[in-house]
Amino acid sequence: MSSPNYPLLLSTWSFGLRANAAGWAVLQNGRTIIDAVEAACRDAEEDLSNPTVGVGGLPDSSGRISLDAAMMLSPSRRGGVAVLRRHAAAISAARAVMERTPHVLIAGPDADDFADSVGIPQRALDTPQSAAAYEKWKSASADRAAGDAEHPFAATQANIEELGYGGSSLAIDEANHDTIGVLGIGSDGLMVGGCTTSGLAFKLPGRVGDSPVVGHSVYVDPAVGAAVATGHGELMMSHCGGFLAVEMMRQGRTPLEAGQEVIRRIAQNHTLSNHDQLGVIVLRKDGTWSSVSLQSGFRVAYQANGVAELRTPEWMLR
Ligand code: SD4
Repeated sequence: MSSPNYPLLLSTWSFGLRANAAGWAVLQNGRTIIDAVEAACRDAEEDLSNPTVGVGGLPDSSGRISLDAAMMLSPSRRGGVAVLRRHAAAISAARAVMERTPHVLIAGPDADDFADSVGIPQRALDTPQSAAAYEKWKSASADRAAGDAEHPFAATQANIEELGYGGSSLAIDEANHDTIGVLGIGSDGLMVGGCTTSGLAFKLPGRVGDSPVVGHSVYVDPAVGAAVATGHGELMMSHCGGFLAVEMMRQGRTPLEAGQEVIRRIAQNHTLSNHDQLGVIVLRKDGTWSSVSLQSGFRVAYQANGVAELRTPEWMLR
């Protein structure tokens, strides 16, 4: 069965355009939408011009890069890995958790060991650029910590993405966010969500965000639809945002209304700074979709039926 609404690929940020193209090529080779979503995520993980996903991702506050990823087809078919440090193909490791284990999430050094066990090649994640960004952040954060003895972690917690880019004139766009989230529907209607990230730049070591934990960034229920998010993971996690978006659609809201509910609830329960950003893509199982964000700067890469383009969110909180 095919539908005018799919196959379809939707990815976060403008680097999603080339990721979608990689995924689309896989579909055209007759492979599945699962393979296509994995390929789109892999493209971002290997893209050295993208300093924010996979190889060359911005490090944590110890100077080491760690990767998180998840893939989901349904509540019973889902998997994730967190704090991967020796492999770039985080999305492939997440897929292997989904397909080859009874578990949902494997974290830390054991996630790397798991990746070894399923044959994913090891890869050095750091680049000269990521090392230079860390050195720059470290000198800025030392100044901040020296001025705040009561909150020794303040330097790693506040506006960490801003510090990574060393300026107060932060544009909240793809240059300082670091996650690709991909939603796809195959020509047979199979829906897949994937998400892969180096997480918030300069996070505390071991910190796990929304991306690898199903229900927080990515959630897929074949009876209803799917959602994926990018941005400040702690905000999404505080409301199980991906799950909430799908649940709203289950109750009859449109994809736009479902996304709005996620952003509004987060805004009601947090004091948001100008540097907070969230972008959420919400997809109904019939291929109807929308996207929302906290503020301007977010982009969705759309590919379907010979069209490949970047779209601005349908709605922003401010
Ligand atoms: C995280 N949500 O680790 C990710 C980061 C992100 O744009 O998406 N940044 O919190």
